[in-house]
Amino acid sequence: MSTVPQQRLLRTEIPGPLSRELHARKAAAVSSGVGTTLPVYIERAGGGILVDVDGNQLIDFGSGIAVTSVGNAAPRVVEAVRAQVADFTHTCFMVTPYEEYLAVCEALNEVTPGDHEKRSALFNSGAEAVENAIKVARHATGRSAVVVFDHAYHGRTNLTMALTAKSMPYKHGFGPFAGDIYRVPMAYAYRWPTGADNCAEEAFATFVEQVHTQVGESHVAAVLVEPIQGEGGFIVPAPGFLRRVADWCREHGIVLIADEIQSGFCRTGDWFASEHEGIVPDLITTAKGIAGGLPLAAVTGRAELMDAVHGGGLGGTYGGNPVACAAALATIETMRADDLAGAAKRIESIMVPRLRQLAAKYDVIGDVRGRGAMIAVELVAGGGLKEPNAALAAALSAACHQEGLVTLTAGTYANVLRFLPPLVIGEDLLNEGLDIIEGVLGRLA
Ligand code: PLZ
Repeated sequence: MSTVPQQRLLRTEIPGPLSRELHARKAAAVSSGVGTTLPVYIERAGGGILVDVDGNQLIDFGSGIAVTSVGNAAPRVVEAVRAQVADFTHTCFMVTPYEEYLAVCEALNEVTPGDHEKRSALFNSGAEAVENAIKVARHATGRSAVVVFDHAYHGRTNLTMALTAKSMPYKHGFGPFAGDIYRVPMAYAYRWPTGADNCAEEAFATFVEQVHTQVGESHVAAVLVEPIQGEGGFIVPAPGFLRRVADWCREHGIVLIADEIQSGFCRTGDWFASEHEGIVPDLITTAKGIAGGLPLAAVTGRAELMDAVHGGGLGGTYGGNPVACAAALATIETMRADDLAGAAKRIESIMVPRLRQLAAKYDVIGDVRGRGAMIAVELVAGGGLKEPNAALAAALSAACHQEGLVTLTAGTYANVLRFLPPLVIGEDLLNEGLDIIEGVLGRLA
């Protein structure tokens, strides 16, 4: 267990004086292009609590954007990192390799969906993993087109900006973007024009037609999809949609890439969100929850695809850094030993009924959705109108922050309040966080 007291405690206003001082230094030293959701400066964290420099203890419903699923400074991760950092910190796997990298790849090949022969490669960030998955798919198929979805988020590098849907803030003014990328509608049940019941079938028909007429199946290297869309607003594709897309990809020799960077590693109650839909992607990208907070990312997939690339075609100086690998091995061990997939399911079973009760009471909650510990509410104008209510999402999130609950927003229309607690959060803190949400809704809705 974490040594950080598992209690919310407000000693000052939020942010407090010491945080405000640091934030003034930020303005003078850090590019203003790098934003901050909540400018409390953190000193210590563990379990479900973040401790700031003013001594405030905040409940964490963000996990650093779905990263510290095993908890911050998780005991096994700390031990493993300490031991590794004392042994050696870097050699570059491409120069003189080490066993930790192999062990992470073996673990990834084991825990990802499908029992086919797999290979993995390690990188530093989610965006880099996505870029490499596209490289592999293009190289292996000899094709170049990539199909992506509305509301998709895949990163901030040049190729991944092109793959990402939303302009502001991710793409605005940063073009020109990489080419041969085609966007199709997502099966977004809540906003499907003819209703949720028709969504999977109609979205799939539109997908098939648009790819056929606008791209041509034989040009498509890959279809890239988040099994639950993250930054786009925790959009769960209508049941059956992903299955149809997966079957269609197989029929046309197209590589299906599941971007599980946010949804993976027990977050949704399974090792990977793909499993819930019964799909076996050809390639999977992972990052975030993989290493308990250390920077690590991976591409895992069919051996014949991953091995199609010429020797030396994939890599990078730091990819699979030994300290990050040690953290990943300890993270995976923790997820297994402590059944964190089960913990995610328990979090869902507490959060969703309470949020549905609130939705029944306040018509500004248009939708409650997500899976496991990846749960969100979509805020709308109310009175039966689905008009996105970004102002309310921002106000609710800010009010939660004032009360010592770290929440995040999301969504193409910025009207989604999302919850990503560490999977190790205690039930008391989880319920206290929900009490805060209930309270601020009562005041602001
Ligand atoms: N794919 C599905 O969620 C990262 C982005 C935060 P990196 N999401 C958080 C921000 O505003 O930059 C993400 C993701 C999915 C890819 C990525 C990119 O991962 O590690 O941030 O590069």
